[in-house]
Amino acid sequence: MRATARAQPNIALIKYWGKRDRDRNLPAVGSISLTLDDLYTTMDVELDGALDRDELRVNGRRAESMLPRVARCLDAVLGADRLCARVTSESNFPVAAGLASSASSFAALVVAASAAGGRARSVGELAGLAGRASGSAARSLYGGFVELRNENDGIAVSTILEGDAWPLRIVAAVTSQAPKPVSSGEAMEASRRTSPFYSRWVEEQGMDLSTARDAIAVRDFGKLASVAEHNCLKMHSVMWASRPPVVYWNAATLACLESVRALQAEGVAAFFTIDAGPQVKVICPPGDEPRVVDALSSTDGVEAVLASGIGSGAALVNGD
Ligand code: 2P0
Repeated sequence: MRATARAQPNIALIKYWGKRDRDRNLPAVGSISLTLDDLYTTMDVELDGALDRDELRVNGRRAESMLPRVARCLDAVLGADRLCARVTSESNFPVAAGLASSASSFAALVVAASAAGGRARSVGELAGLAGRASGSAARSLYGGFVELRNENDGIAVSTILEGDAWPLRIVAAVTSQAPKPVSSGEAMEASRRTSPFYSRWVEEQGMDLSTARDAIAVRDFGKLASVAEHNCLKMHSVMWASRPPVVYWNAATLACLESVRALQAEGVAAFFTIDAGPQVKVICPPGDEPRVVDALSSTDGVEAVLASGIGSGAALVNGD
């Protein structure tokens, strides 16, 4: 009745932005991501007949505001007639800092909850359940380079290249640890309803996915860099043109972009991507990592720099 699972966040190279079904939280577009390895969330779920309500602790503190979303996910995994649960989550990186903590949290939660409830489920089924809680979480069930496709009435997620086949590094520059002003779910909805660029974003996604898939298959760094930066800036352009506008960047975000451009001009292999927050993630081969870390660390406004390799999908740590 108790199990612990661990999952890593993932960083999208071709982004998920927009939903085709809000009730079932199905994405409007496919996406491609890298699962990280050095950052992770450990989730412990204990089903206990003595409890009369669910309990959630995140990094040692009660987290009432996140409880309804966690409870809905537990209902989806175990059925609404389940026992109440004591859920404990620990992340070794700042949560709510734009480092995809909801992806690692819900990926670990579905794995731990299924095991605690004695349910045997395929990784595909677990990805579907994680995706209902948080679209990007479906990708953290898989390791390496991961593609999420829209398929029929749901999603299909798979590893398209193992991480050790192309061991790139991910360097994240944290520019603010303040909670985001608008949740990504709300911002996606504002984009869908009001951005003049939204329909074009959805239309072009297949082309970007195909370019990225081809680049990954032959490990063409320049081609992947070009399409990933384009896809990221296009997603932010959709948000900037929404009414009211959604701008997650700060001055340091833009300063990091300039640092990456300066590195590229010096011949360093590196490209940036930015999610629903002000942090900048830079992807590079291992040999270029020291230059990237130095450049980001000395960029004005950068509070911390975290580096990670590519890791594996969510897994059970133990269970009974
Ligand atoms: C991504 N993001 O592909 C994109 C890029 C943010 C920008 O997936 O509403 O927290 O829970 O399904 O998964 C963040 O969105 O959204 C996200 P919900 P989620 O990584």
